Amino acid sequence: MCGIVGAIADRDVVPVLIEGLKRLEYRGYDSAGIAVVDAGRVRRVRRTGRVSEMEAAAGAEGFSAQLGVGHTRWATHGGVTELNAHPHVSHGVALVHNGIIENHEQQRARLEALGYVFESQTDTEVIAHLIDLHMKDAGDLLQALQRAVAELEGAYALAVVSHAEPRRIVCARMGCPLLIGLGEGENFVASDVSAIIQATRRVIFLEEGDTAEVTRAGVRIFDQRGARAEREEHLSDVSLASLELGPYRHFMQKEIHEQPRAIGDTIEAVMDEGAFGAALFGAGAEQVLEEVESVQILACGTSYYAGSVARYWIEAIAGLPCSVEIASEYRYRAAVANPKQLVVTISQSGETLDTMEALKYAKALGQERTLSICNVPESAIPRASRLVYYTRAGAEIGVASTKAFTTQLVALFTLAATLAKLRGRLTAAQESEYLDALRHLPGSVQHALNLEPQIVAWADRFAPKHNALFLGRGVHYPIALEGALKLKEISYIHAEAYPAGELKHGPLALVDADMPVVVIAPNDSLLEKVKSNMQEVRARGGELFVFTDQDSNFGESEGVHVIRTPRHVGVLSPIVHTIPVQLLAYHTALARGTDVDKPRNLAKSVTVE
Ligand code: HGA
Repeated sequence: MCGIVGAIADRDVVPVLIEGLKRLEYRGYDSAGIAVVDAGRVRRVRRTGRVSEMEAAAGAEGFSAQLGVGHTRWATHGGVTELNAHPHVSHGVALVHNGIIENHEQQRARLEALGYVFESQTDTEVIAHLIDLHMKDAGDLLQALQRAVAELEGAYALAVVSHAEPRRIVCARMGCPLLIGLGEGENFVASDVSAIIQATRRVIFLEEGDTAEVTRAGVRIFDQRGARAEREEHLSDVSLASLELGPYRHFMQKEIHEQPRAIGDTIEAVMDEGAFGAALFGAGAEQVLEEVESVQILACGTSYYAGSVARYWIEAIAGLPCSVEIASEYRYRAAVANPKQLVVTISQSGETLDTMEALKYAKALGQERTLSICNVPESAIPRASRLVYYTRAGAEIGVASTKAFTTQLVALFTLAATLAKLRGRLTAAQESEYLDALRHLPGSVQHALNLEPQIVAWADRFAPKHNALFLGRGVHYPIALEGALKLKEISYIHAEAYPAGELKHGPLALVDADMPVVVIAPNDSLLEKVKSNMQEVRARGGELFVFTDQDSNFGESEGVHVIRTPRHVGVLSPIVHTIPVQLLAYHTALARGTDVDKPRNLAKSVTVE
């Protein structure tokens, strides 16, 4: 969260900063600001709200310069106000920050005692003053930054400019992502490559503890001990088109409709191989996977629900005990380690802080068998893992995850089948059945997408509601959880999900004519049980909205509305049943007029605690 961009060039960098911030807006959209060094002075413009508001103000004030930094904020410390917006400035030092400074209170007290006056409530402002303080003895911006970060506890990605040094940006990274973009006679820093892709594809990822100096001529990087460091250059394959909206109204809508393609790309390696196998998970995977005794999945939010589906698959198909835990909980409890346990982390961005910290904790407990399921190549979590399976969803910009979720499910299913095969539990007939199911999956997902007009009609009935209940059983229970999460995230309707069998143990008390009850009811072995649970709802006057398969044996009746997905697709059914709940959330949000791609209070990649 929070997006950082910086540029140094012999052209006006203000349009570069603004375009970069627009692309980073998914990381935070509470406020935006830029600071430029122009004719030996720092000029700054900040606005609460969207980048476009700040852009208008910068235009009106005639901002133009060859050096500057910019920021889009997701507030952690201090309200959403202009004074709390970044960049923060101290005596001509201007900086932007992503992260949280944990010892900011001690540093603030110390700096106030030295006469520094604070204008904001942020943790970030202490860094600006600390650098200014160290400028007095170091006399050099890079050294001042290095001394300042040595006194910080917490996480940061920082980009800093100073009126005293108009020919460089200095930056630092610890716990939050930061990369350097290499252009022709111009260079950049950014939280992610989308911010600078219009200028260059050549990037260097900074490592934990690195500091760097970026000038027009080049880059010098230093490791945590202050020694010169060489970091590999990469050529990004992010396409500009994947970052554009195209004919769609929202990125979420685009990303929902991209799922057949995203799933097809994600299974390509399996299809090319024509078999499940350890090699799909990277070099040395056989050794890591073959003696695995159990699986521990760690993730947050939607990724946690993907892990919850995988638990059913891994236990049923591979016969391995599997537990799934919210990363932010796991990292703070005394967990029992087992070196033969496979630790699977799931993160769309690969930079989710809680998931990263949970992974570090698992490793510190001696769990070296680690696998990351991730959508962003070269991001922090895959780099910290022994094995990786990259989902190939393409850039996901809508804050509410859609195609990342379904492609994570595909990757996790591939893992379950592979573990089964390595353990001698997958017959040749089953393997070809599963491969066939995967091959047909993009088509089944497309069929589910074709239900959109029917779902739009339901959404109009959901829009005036304040609450909704989602029910599912077995492997479809996590899909009910995901449906409820999508609805609350983007439409702000309070939604809860329950395993349908749990209804009578409490939540049935909530059911009345005003409470829509969404049921995921595929034509599987639990259908008859789910039908009984639906009767329990109807008997109390609840209105049911049921997603079932083409071939299931029940239909509409009074108070029971039914939409049929294609014929039951077997083991991959949770993936197909995800589509209608995504569409329901999207169209309900549209009907309520919320900001679908940027729901209030949220941001896309959660890089803070
Ligand atoms: N702590 C800083 C930066 C916030 C951030 O990185 N959010 O993801 C602030 O509150 O401004």
